[in-house]
Amino acid sequence: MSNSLTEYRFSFGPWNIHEGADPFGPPVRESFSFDEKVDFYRNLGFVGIQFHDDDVVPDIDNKTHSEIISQTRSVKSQLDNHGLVTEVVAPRLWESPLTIDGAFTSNSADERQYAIERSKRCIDIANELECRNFVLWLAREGTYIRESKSSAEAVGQILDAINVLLDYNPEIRILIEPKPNEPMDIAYIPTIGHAIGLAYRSTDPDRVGGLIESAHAILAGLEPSDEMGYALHHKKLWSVHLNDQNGLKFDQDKAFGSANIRRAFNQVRVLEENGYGRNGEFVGLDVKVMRTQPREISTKHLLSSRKTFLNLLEKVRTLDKKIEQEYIAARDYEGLDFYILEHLLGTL
Ligand code: XUL
Ligand code: MN
Repeated sequence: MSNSLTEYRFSFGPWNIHEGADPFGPPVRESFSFDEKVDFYRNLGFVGIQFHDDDVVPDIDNKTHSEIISQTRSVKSQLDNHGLVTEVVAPRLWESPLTIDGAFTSNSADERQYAIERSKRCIDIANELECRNFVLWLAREGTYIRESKSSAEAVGQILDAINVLLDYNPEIRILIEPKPNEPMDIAYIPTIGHAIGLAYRSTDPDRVGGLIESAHAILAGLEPSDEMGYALHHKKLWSVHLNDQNGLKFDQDKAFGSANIRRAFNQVRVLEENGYGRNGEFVGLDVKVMRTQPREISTKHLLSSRKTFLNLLEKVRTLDKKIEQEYIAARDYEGLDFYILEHLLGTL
């Protein structure tokens, strides 16, 4: 690894600027159009855009292949004009009435086929956007009650789908984004360990890796920086969705570092110390602005999450390694603990 400092590039998805609806209440802010959202990126300090397939091609299920391609080309030239790069494209496999029982693991063969076809259309979109990263959040692959499916068979169905998609496009890389629950009671591929296990069983393990979202790891009761370390060891951390989460509840997608700044520090630390970003990986965010936020200032969570990453990066880079090593050598972890706190608080 060269000694030059990594220049991180940041991304977010258009759904991160939203109208404030939650499961208990309707939207509270007027939408911004797609064009308006695209205009925000550079001013907020972002060059990467994360997409769902239907962010690029609305109403995708009712479009022909040539309509999908021509709509994608027009979005591509819009992105080019703004100097934006597509980081990832993900098929939205959880909204259709055809995926209520799961996508690749539905108990209906026709519905499983729909999920494969929809994923292929998504790969076509990624291809047109010159993006190799196809993200799979396996949203509805799981159960509400254990007895409705066979978990062993479900793993095979997901693996078969991955292999079909690898075969469909020899350039595409599949990034599994694990999440342990929500919308399902319990999901089949709940952690990055499960995802990487599947990657090695696929027909092309070098093209299957992962995307770790902080909140998803926390919801699994795990430490996000260690989950990232696990994937980094396998050279399979190809994207992250940084955010925060206050305990085990619904997926909050809070601004990065806003619930636990030290946990955020350790995520930045593991990324920085293991060369994340040096092969073009983006620092992706997946953050929701509060329902209380006025529309005209409803992008502050993006600005603050990016700034918090950079502030913590400074803390990682200015941590005195010699002092750290002395505490470790003396096995004085109490001393190390307080040194980190004072460093973070700027009270040294
Ligand atoms: C859901 C989630 C998704 C994925 C992309 O919790 O994080 O938005 O990031 O499909
Ligand atoms: Mn996410």
